[in-house]
Amino acid sequence: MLDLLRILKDRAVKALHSVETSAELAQWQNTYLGRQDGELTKILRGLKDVPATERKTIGQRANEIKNELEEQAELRKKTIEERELISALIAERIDVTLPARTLNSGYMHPISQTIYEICGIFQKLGFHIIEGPEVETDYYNFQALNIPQDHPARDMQDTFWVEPGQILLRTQTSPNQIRIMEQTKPPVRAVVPGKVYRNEATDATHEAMFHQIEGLAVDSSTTMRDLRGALEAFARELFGPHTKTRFRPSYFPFTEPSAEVDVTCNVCGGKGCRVCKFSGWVEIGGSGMVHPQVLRNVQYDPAIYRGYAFGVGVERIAMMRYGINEIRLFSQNDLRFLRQF
Ligand code: 2NM
Repeated sequence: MLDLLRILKDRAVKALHSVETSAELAQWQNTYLGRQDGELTKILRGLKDVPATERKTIGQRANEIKNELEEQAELRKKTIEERELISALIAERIDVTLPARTLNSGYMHPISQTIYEICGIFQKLGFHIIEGPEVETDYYNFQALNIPQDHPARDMQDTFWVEPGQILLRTQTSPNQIRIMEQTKPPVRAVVPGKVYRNEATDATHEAMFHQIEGLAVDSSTTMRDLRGALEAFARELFGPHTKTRFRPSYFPFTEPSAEVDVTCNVCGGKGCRVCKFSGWVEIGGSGMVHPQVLRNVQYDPAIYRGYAFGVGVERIAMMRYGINEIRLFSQNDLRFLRQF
């Protein structure tokens, strides 16, 4: 029986050496030291058949072996746990020196950037910023602005009609200036940025949808000099202090007199280049003194009040500032283009 114990011990120790994981160790413990049918328990069951004189010695030896095996198992357990901890640490290792993942935060479209910048300048000049609907009535888009029934701008060519003759996509943002004047007494100073629509053929400098910022100032002593002063201040602020402004006589049904507004080309500094068609000047918009009929339409007395108004094209300004020669790039959503701004 002592031999059996010795053989068992040798087998158990040998087996323990090839135990590599916690699961295998539990299995080993079950096989050799398990209370129910562990190998040692099995041998000790035969103890009742052993003569009483030998029983004590064998019992002691069995206990010693049990303790030794348990001790060795404990050592093995420590080794395994250490190894398992290390491999877990390696597997879950985080390289804190790696550069952080880039955040894909959005940013403003170049047209929006330009609108914000232009509106910011007019805000500093004392203008309110207001917005309004893109779908308008014939009254606000045309009639109130003194655009008569037979004016060419009313031609189906130029206007996207929703309900022919009644509802349309606004061709300018001025309907909202009519609304402010209807709703408030002078002095009034406001700019209206937004999308406008023209039913026209598309090319490198024209699109059916584009952006405008229109401005309006009405007071009892507003003059055309105020208009020039405001637009010159605006142009210098936007394009730099050396920028010059030029007014050319023009015609709009809603202003009298009317003028086109040019600024010195800020691509070539006025020397002449492709952007300014070698003239040194770039047209940024139109302007004029609000027509007396428009004032009457909003119940302002033209004998007391006068006002100036202007409209600038946002795409045109953005194209000059960023050196872009194709207006359609703004609305094509090509990230290769947009990521440059
Ligand atoms: C322009 C050019 C000239 C304009 C006029 C008005 C209003 F409502 F006061 F009559 N708003 N905007 C105006 C004047 C717009 O855009 C090229």
